[in-house]
Amino acid sequence: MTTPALYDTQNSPFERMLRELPLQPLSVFFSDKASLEMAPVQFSEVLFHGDPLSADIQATFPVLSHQHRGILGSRKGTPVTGKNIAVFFSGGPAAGGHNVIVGLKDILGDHNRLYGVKAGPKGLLAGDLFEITDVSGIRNTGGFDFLGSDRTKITTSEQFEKVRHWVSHYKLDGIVVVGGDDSNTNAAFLAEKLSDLKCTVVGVPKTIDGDLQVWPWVPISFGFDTATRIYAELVGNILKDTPSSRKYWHFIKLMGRSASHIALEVALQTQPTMTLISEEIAARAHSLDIIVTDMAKGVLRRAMLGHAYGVVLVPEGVIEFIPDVAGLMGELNEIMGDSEAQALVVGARHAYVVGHLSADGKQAFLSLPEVIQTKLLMDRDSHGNLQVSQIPSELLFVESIAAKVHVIQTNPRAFFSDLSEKDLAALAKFLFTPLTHFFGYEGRCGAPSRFDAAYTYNLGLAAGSAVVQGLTGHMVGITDMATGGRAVALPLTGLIHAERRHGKTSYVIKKALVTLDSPAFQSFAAHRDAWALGDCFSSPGPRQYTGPLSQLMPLSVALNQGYASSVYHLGV
Ligand code: FBP
Repeated sequence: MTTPALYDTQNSPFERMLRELPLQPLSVFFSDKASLEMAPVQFSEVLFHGDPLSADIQATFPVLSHQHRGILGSRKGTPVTGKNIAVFFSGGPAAGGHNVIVGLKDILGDHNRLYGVKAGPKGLLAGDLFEITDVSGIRNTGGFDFLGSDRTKITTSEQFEKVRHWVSHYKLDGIVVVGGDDSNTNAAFLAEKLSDLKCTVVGVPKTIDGDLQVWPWVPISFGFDTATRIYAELVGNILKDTPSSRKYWHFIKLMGRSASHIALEVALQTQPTMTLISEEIAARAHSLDIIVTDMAKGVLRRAMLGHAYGVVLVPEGVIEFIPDVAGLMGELNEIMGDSEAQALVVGARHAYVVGHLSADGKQAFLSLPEVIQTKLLMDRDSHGNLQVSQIPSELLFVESIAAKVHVIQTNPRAFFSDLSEKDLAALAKFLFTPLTHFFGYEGRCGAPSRFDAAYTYNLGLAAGSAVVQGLTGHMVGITDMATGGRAVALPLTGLIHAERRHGKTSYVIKKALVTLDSPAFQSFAAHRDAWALGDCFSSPGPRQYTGPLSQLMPLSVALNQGYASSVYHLGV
């Protein structure tokens, strides 16, 4: 490594060090290992035959629906020349996106043209493309700032016509879509609509939320590792502060729109006092009151032990999983989906919505804190998703727990048996002092961890190989992450199902939620009682770029994949 200059107007010493870190391709991408020459692999070895597609999916994707085989990239391909390939980012940023582009550029080489699409799908509709010639400046860097991103859903025939126009204009042979579940849904529709133009479309699994997984072929989406390491570092720091100052209960909302993978991973890494897992709340059908009573009792049990402090992790999307709120959300989505509601300014929606809710829905809505009511009336994104990052669900718990703590303190024997005089005295003098945090945006664009850097580079190599081979409507992945890695391609139609969005049925990729029988959840469930009472806090510290700790993958991935350790091994 070169010695860092004292000051550089462009880059920090850290960023310059990152660019020099090596990126290792899986061995299959070398056409000649001695000269380190690379060439696209051929996806030809059938891994599995997927289930037959339902009639409605077949009707939605008449061209793609014959594809139901997962394929392994195992055969060395021959170099390809003269292809024009475009790449765009879609949805929220995730660390490692730039390395996907580096991988694409490396595998396409100088004899093919790589175009970057500016500002995501919106840029594709506007034909805002430029040729990517030099990727040295973005190697191993975080963010999506090289191209930008957005969340436009490509769905109307006018939009498809625009894309077809630019495909012909730029003579595109292929498009690589780097995105999450909704963006890969876009990729499937694009693949279908561009098939007659012989323009292939390949997806790359991105999202910090970790909810784009296909076991065991796509163990995780990229960006999850970096984001959870950043959040775990921050949570770990708070877990050092709270037993030091001994007076605060920290409620930390962690990003992750629907699934609780992020909260689960951060809990496994840090061992906090309490962690809510949305999928468990939904499965146990616990009402908000039951959850809040349990949590308030947990707070007070610690008070009796002399611990007036603790840390609670709250998944961003929890509100949609609480059964009594979930019914309300369903009603709200239907009401907000109608054009009359959408035409109203946000301030006028409250009365309209209250007037259209059922009696139960109305009661549930009006019992929520006002700030949450207002946020529930915001526009959904173009994919019909509620923007849960804007909803302060941690406040819902803080307010409800504060009220419940008060109720229990006034009549403790109604909630606890066998209270001693000492316990009663501790309960009487306990003052619940909550603080709230939201760790979200600060985790999406950090420099990629070594794991994400290696993973995304190889995803780029795989996507470039698939797209020039002529595979279309597939998402690439890397499997066997502990033993060198293998590149796979999965048909997108096999991941799509029908779902109610924004008041209507949509065909979208099914989110991979936390499952309660998964080894990661089971491991959390086996330890959480001990974590609730004893201070078992663990502080993982900042992510590492050299040394043995730089070789770790997410714990939940290692557990769920059944790896013997959480050390990853990708590339040669
Ligand atoms: P993707 O699924 O597009 O990767 O986005 C995930 C996410 O980071 C969620 O965790 C969060 O709810 C959302 O994006 C926030 O979106 P926005 O950037 O539009 O505020």
